Amino acid sequence: MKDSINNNFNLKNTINEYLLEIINTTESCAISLINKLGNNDPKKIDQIAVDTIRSKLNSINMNGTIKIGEGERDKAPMLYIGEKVGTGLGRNVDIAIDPVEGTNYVSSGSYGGLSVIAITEKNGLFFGPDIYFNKIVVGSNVLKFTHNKNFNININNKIDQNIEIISRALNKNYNELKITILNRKRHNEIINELKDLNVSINLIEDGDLWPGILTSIPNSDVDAVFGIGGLGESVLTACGLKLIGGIISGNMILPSIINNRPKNEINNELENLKYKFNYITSDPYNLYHSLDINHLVPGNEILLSISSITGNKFLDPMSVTNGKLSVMSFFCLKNQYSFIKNNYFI
Ligand code: VTB
Repeated sequence: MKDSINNNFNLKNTINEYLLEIINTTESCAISLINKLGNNDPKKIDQIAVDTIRSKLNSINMNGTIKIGEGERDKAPMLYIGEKVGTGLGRNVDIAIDPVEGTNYVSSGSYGGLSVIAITEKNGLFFGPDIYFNKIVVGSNVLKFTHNKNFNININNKIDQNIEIISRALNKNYNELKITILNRKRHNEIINELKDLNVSINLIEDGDLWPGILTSIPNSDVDAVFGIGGLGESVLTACGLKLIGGIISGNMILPSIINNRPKNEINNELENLKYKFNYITSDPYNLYHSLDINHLVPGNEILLSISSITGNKFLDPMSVTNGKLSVMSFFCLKNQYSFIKNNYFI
């Protein structure tokens, strides 16, 4: 019986038919935090967000597997990598989530907090560990230029090579280029190199997922994103850019290396990962080959929803007027993106 129900759902649902449910899930997550903005309790915020997203996902007719989540099973009680979500009826789908991107922004009540989900067909997302990713991200105009001219944006290029390609592609001088990068000590060297090239640098405290998507949004003031952030955030950025055009190139890096841990800790971390992800090599400084957007998101059917919690330049923060709560979201389907604002009565 269950099989025939499953087959019916399989025939009915394309990934795009999940759009409203996915937007509703990120919006519900945002709404569940309305009384917690600025509460100075990031743990509580994450916990409420994870609870809300999980219960919403579990009400959707799908057979979902979390591919990018809150971490590996032994470290995350819920929404861990490999966790099954959905009613179990309907399509097999892969899911990437960042219930709250920019938890610190939400807990301090400042601009930048978002709730993010992408879904794809089964095996449409990279099965990767919860580690760092050193990347370069550029938008659709650079992609078009590199198609035509055979220039190759690549993390293994020298920085000035990548900057030269971006400058030609966008027809901008170096001093007109705007590069976003997380404000972290580990980026001192690359920030100095970028300064020497005279490009303009926008240092951000958290959340380099959204700026990655902005590389493909006109007048966003983000020409590229450089630097080391979470691999999961990059997979979510890649979902958006695979839909609307863009390039990501990057290498996975162990947290123990980023945190300057002793050799034995680095080796332990590597052994643990090799056991779970058999493609990882025995060289802690070269875990795998470089990954591009099609490695991060091999799927072709993709949906992405990003709902505003505390907002940003393009997304109004949640607001309450006369018992009506407004939430603004950004979503991407193949070749298009859009912004919407929904009202909820509370
Ligand atoms: C990035 C950023 C996230 O973590 O992934 C960053 O996009 C990387 O981790 O918003 P570190 O904070 O350890 O540098 C966040 O800032 C928070 O998840």
